Amino acid sequence: MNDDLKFVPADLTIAPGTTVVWENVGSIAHSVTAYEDNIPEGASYFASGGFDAEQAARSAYPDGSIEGGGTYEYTFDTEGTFDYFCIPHESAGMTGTVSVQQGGGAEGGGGGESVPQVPNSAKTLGVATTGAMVLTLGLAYFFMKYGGDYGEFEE
Ligand SMILES: [Cu+2]
Repeated sequence: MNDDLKFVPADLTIAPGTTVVWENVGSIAHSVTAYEDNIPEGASYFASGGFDAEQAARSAYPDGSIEGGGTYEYTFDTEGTFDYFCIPHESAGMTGTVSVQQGGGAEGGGGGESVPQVPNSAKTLGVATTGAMVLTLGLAYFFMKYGGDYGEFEE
């Protein structure tokens, strides 16, 4: 959440059981408030401040606001689409969507931060693979060089 009155990213796809942390990186206070009618059936309601209903959250604001530097987190267990908004900036279009689905999150919906993690892990895998190949070649060389000697002793 930033001072441009936006959730970034506004649309997020995650796997069930993922905890989303909203951080206010600006100085203007926001809220994370679910649209009661736009969450999957059977899913529990969520809103910063811990309200269990949309109207309660709206009425209580600024209770439940997230100040600059503050965070709010929620773990999504139910599959489906969750629409939410920021109470003071809803009319400015400050809304977001979290889609919870099996296999979600593979594309790193976490924004810029998760993008470098893919090359990093790929690099680590490459190093490990190279190491394994060197080891294999080393063993092959060892057996080629010394394996024959044993053979000679046997003959
Ligand atoms: Cu806001």
